Amino acid sequence: MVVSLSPPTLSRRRFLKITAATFGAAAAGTQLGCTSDKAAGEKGIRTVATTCDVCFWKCGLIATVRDGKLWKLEGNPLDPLSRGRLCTRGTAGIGMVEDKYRLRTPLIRTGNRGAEQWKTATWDEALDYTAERLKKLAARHGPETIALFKHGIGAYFVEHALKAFGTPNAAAPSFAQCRGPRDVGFNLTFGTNPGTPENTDIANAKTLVLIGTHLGENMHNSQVQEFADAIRADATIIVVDPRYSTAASKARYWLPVKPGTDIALLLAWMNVIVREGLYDREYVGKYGTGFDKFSAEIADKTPEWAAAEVGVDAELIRASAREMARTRPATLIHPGRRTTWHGDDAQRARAVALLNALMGNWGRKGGFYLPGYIGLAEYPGVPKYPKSPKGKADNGDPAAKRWPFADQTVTTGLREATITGKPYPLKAWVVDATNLLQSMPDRKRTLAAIDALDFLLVIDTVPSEIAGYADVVLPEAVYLERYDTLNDDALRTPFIALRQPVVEPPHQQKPGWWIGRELGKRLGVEAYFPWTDIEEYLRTRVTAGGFDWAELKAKGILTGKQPPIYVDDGAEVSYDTPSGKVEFWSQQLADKGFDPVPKYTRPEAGPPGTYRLLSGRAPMHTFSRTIGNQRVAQLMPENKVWLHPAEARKLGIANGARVKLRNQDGVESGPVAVLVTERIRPECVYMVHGFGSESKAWKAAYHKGASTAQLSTRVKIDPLMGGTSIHTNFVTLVGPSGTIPQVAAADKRVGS
Ligand SMILES: Nc1nc2c(c(=O)[nH]1)N[C@H]1C(S)=C(S)[C@@H](COP(=O)(O)OP(=O)(O)OC[C@H]3O[C@@H](n4cnc5c(=O)[nH]c(N)nc54)[C@H](O)[C@@H]3O)O[C@H]1N2
Ligand SMILES: Nc1nc2c(c(=O)[nH]1)N[C@H]1C(S)=C(S)[C@@H](COP(=O)(O)OP(=O)(O)OC[C@H]3O[C@@H](n4cnc5c(=O)[nH]c(N)nc54)[C@H](O)[C@@H]3O)O[C@H]1N2
Ligand code: SF4
Ligand SMILES: [Mo]
Repeated sequence: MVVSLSPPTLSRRRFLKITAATFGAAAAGTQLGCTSDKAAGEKGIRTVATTCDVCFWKCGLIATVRDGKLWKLEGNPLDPLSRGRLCTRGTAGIGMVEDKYRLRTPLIRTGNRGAEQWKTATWDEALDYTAERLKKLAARHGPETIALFKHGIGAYFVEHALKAFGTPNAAAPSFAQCRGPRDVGFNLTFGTNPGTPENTDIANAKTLVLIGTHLGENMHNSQVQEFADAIRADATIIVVDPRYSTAASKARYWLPVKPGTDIALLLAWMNVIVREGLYDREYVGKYGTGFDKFSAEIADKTPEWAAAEVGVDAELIRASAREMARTRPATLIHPGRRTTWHGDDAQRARAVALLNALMGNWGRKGGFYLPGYIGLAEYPGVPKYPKSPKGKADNGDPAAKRWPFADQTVTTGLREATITGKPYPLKAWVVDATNLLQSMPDRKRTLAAIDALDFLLVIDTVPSEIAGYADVVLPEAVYLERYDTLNDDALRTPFIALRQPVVEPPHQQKPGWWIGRELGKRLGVEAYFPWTDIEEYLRTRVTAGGFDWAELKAKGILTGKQPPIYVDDGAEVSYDTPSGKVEFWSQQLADKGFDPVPKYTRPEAGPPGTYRLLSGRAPMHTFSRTIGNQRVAQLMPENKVWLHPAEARKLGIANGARVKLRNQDGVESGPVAVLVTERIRPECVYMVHGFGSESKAWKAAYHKGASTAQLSTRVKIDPLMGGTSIHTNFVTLVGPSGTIPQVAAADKRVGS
């Protein structure tokens, strides 16, 4: 059946009428808890307010069920993250419910790891077996021997069970593979970071600078809507990207930099702004420290110096710098999000933070607002987690951290500990909602670590690639079928949002809160789960926070008192650095032997005739998790490799030709179509990340497109915080006959 992707649009008036009616029904407690049998007999229309989980923005949505079947998903107009509209992925979340290849029952491995051979099991069998294995390993090596890899709030209760059992080792790819360098660069400068969702006041920015932040393809909902607001208000958009991104197409200035040269550009921008006295002197004088030493360091970093490195004209650098200064403090240099590019990422993020500081925009309209936060208390009476005498295993010797500024657990550090046994052996992994074979680079290393494990548990909704290697696979109910813990992220308006079930899981799937508790019981940590059931857990926390549970269930979102969010309106700002100031020159970095002001190093060139591999997002997909979702697969069934026409001519490759990519270490991708386009610099190629699944069981995704993760075998580690930078991989295009088209010998790619 082909289902329409865009549900019939309702007029806003009619929409509100419907939601008002059904909120009433919800408040009376009639809309939930339908069983599959009930669903079969269910007639009419009902709506449930819940939150999206196709990505981590967690937009508020209204789900409509018609005759017992999930019919459509729309934005919740009360919700500041969706502002009443979902993105394509959010609308298509129904595809995750109807995926015919979903995991249905618990599975226990019968073949070799990776062979995807299973026997089905009951929940009791699978959980008893898991707990028995984990307890045995803990008895021998200590509970720290268990490492949890997780992503998103769905894993909250499984993490709770494992921390209660005594392991401090829990990591998400959102740090070392994603926004870690950004957060560390900002922490070092401002003593705080942009957080999630970012406290960027995009809607009010008069100049918005996007450095590889490809809003519009990177589809974080309210950010993209605010981007549209800024464009409508005629803000100056400056985009720095080797690729003509969707955002670049809206820009007044597009600076197509050579990949990896952004620090040179940032230093030159700051040079112009400082030398011409265009920065916010009052702000720097009041809140800054080390400014003189900083300006001395950048004194020779002129646009003329940068132009040759960056590949952008000096006058363009100068003009764009002056434009930023003209509109300050309503000038926002977006901090970016996935900042794991070239190995100097935390320093690049620090340069971005410093440029923002020169604009005096922290806590100012059109810069970074100061968000509000409800901060709901935990459920009462839950014991404190035991403190591990061993400390975490991810960062070398816990007493002398290998990456001194890593303030979250490093996934790839846990992977190293698993292989080396240092600082102590990790013998079991629990993997919840993260497809480690796609999310972490250097797949060979991940497989070596899995080989060294005694036990691997994977909790997923589909037979993902990582599930193929598990000893036990547990099928989780998808987000539209379950409660999760509450979301009270910091935002302009403080809020709490509820995820609650819309429909029942179709087979044996269970929600994460149930899995966590059942595992916890079997591990002997039942005392950490004192609530009677999940509703009672949620209700208790909501009520203790002064909110009305029935109202939250009905509306899906409740907001708190709106605090002032700008300094000019009375919001208080403080800088939690060692000096209490914005650190233009960083003593912390100097003390650890790092550059106190970011320095530029030219990126290493690849082998002759190769292209630097870049990756990013497509608006209708989220990493690898949506590739098999038929509702979005219709829009983009596989990724393509972007190649500049001049290079295509040299290689004799036509638009649409299918090639394989071979990287510098000889790793070859599956076949992928070439998109010949002038929208990319000639020295690099670009692919959307998440494709090229190797899981035979997830038939809808199997071998669709090529995997950027598989080709990312050469990783540069950020020395400040352990981030894994992947734009350090180079590929050649292998033609259909297996030949490698040769690039003309004269084509030199110094600094590419
Ligand atoms: N090469 C390359 N690597 C990257 C990136 C890149 O651009 N290029 N991006 C990086 C970034 S920014 C990030 S944040 C990470 C993302 O890394 P991940 O979050 O690991 O991303 P996915 O590949 O989508 O894997 C998610 C897994 O969770 C499963 N899942 C989905 N919903 C549920 C659920 O409700 N419950 C459970 N239990 N499982 C569920 C999916 O089926 C899938 O197997 O990847 C990083 N890795
Ligand atoms: N639709 C959709 N939206 C998403 C996600 C998703 O999976 N799907 N994931 C979300 C998550 S978790 C994250 S972290 C974000 C990631 O999104 P972003 O933080 O915006 O982006 P990246 O993936 O790091 O960067 C991709 C862009 O950087 C450019 N680029 C590559 N190398 C360089 C360079 O050296 N310099 C410069 N200036 N630019 C460069 C690429 O051409 C591309 O346009 O997206 C979020 N939004
Ligand atoms: S941005 Fe899109 S996919 Fe992400 S939570 Fe919002 S609607 Fe869902
Ligand atoms: Mo991310």
